Amino acid sequence: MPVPARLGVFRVLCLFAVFEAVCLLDTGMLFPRESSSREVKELNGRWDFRADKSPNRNQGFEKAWYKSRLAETGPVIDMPVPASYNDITQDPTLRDFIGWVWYEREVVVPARWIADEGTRVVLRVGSAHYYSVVWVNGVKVTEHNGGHLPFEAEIGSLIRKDPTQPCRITIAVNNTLTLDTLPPGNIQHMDDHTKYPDGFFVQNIYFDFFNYAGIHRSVLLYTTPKAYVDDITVVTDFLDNTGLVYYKVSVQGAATATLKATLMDKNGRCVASSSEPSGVLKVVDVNLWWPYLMHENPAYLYSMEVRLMATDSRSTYEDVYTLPVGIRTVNVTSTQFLINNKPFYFHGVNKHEDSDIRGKGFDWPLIVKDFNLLKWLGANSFRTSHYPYAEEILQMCDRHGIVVIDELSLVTSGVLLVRRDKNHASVVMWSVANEPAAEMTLIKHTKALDPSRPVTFITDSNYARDRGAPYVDVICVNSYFSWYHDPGHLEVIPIQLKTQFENWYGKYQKPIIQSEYGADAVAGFHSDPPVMFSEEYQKAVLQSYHNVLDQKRKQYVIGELIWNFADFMTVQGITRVVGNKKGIFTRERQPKAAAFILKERYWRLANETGRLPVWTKYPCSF
Ligand code: GCB
Repeated sequence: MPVPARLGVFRVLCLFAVFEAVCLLDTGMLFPRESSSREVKELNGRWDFRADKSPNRNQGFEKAWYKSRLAETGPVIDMPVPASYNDITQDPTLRDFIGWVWYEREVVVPARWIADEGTRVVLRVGSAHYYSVVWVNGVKVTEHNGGHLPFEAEIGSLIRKDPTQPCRITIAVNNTLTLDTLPPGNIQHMDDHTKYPDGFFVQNIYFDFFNYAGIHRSVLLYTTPKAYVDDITVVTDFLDNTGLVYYKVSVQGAATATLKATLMDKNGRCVASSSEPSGVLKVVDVNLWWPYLMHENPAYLYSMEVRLMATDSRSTYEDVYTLPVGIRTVNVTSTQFLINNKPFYFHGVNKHEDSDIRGKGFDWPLIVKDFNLLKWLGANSFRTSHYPYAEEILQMCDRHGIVVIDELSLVTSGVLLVRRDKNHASVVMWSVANEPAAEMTLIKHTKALDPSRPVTFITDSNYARDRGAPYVDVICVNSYFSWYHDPGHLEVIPIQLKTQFENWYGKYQKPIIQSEYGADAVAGFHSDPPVMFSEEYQKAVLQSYHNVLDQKRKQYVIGELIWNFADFMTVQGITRVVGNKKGIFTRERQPKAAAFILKERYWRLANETGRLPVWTKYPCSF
C-alpha cells in the first residue's frame, strides 16, 4: 500500500480514540457567535483607567476600588480596549509600569436579557495580560492567570439582583512576571541608595518582546439559552471522494436534549445531517480544505449548524450554534508533511501580535493588512510565536488557507489552547514551546490531548540539546548563523546550516522545519559590501540560507519560516535598536529589500509545489 493509503487506514482506526481524547477536556470554549438564539454585545472602546502607583501597588485592593466608580476613588484617564496601555500616553512611567492597573466601564444591558430568566448572560475577556480579577457591581466574578487566552464568567443572576442598577464592570490587571509565570521574569529590587532612588526595582524578562500589558482582546457580553451547546469537537478525514466529519456535541443546562447537526456547503445547501450528539457526517463529492497556493480552490469551509431543543418544568429552550468546518487530513512521514496526502512545504513567517500605539491590542485593520501582506508575499503558513494568537486571526487563516503552527506556553494553557483551537482546519501542528528547558511532559501531554495533530517543539542549532526530539513528530530548528554566531561572516552559513540539518536528521530521521532564521536590518541603512544591520546584509543572509534550503528540501526539510514578518518592540538594550529589526517588513508594514527576495522565492516555491488559482498567477494584483 502506498504510504498515504496506509496512513489513511490507520487514521480511520484511530479517529474515535482521538476524538475521545479531545473531548475529555472539561467544558467548552466555543467562540461567541451570534445566532437566532444568541446575542453578542461588544464592550470595546473607551474605558476609565488608573494605574496603582502606590509604593506596594496594592492600594486598589486595600481601598477596594471595585466597590464604587473608579472616578470616585481617584483620578482616571481614558484607555482604549482592546489595546496595551503602555504606548497610549506620553508618560514613561506608564509605558514601563509594573503592577496593578484598573479598568472600568458601565454597560447598558438589554432589558430582555434581564427579564428572561432562561437567558444566560456571559462576560468574556478575550485576553488580558497577565493576571486579572473581574468584578461586576463590586462583586468578584472571576480571576484568571496568564495572557493570550480567553476567560469568562456568567453574570446573569448578579445583574438580575437589581435591574435598576447599571452594570459596572471593573477589571484589575497585573503584568508582574515571576519565575512561576509564562513567560517568566523576576523582579529585582535595587536598595543601594548611592545608585538608585527609593523603591527602585526592575522587571527582568527572559524573552525578546516587550512586556505589553492591559486588556488585549475584545471584552464581550453574550447570551445563550439556559440549556445550550457547550462544546463541539470535530475531527475530519476522507476516503476517496467522501469527506468524514467525526463530531461530538456537549450540552449544558439540560439533562436531556434533542440535537440536530446539519452540515452545509458554501451555498447553504445541506450535504449531511444527523440527530445524534456524536457520530460521523459523510459528505459525498467532498470539497477538501486546501492551503493557499496548494490548490485552485483553497480554504473551502463547510458550516456545521448544531440545533438543540430542551425542555424543563418552566420552559422550552432552543439553541443554535454554527461552526465553520474545513475537511482535511494531516500526516507526517520521516521526510514529508502531508496535507490531504500531498506533500506540503511550509514557506512562511513567524509573527508577533505587535504594532505601534496598540502594542499587543487586537486591531482589525492591522490583521487584514497582515493577511494581504502574507498573500502578496506568497506565504502559505505562519507560526504563532511565542503565545496563542487571537481566535479571529485563526478564523482568518481558516478562511484564507494560511496554515498555522500553533504555539502554546505551558501545560495548563496547553489544555486551554487545545480546547480553544482544536476545530481550526488551519491549525496543522501544535508547538509546545520555544527553546524550552523541560519539554518532554509538554509534548506527551499535548499528544494525549490531541492525537489528531502532530506535535513539535522549537529547538536551536545545538543538536545536543535534544531532550524533546525523540518525542516530537517534526523537528523545528532556530539558527542565526553569521548573526549571533560568527557575526559578520556570511561565508559560514553554507557549511554551518548544512551541518545543522545533517546532524538533526542523522540522529532522528524526522522531517525538519527551519523555524527561525534571519538578521536585523534597520530600514534605510545601506551598505555594499554588506555589513550587519544594513538591508543588504539581511538580504545576503536570506539568500545564503535559501541555497542550502533548496538542497535539503529535496530530502527532508519540509519548511522555512523567516524571523520575522515585521519589526517588533522589545525591552531596551544594547543589542536592540528601538526593538527587534529582523522584520522583512517594518513595524509600519512597509517592505524592506528582503521582502522582495522572499516574495520572489515564495512564489517560485508555490509554482513548483502547488496548483495556483488563476487569480494568483499575477501576484502584483494584490
Ligand atoms: C529567537 C527567539 C525570538 C527572538 C529571536 C532573535 O531564537 O525565538 O524570540 O526574537 O531569536 O531575534 O533573537
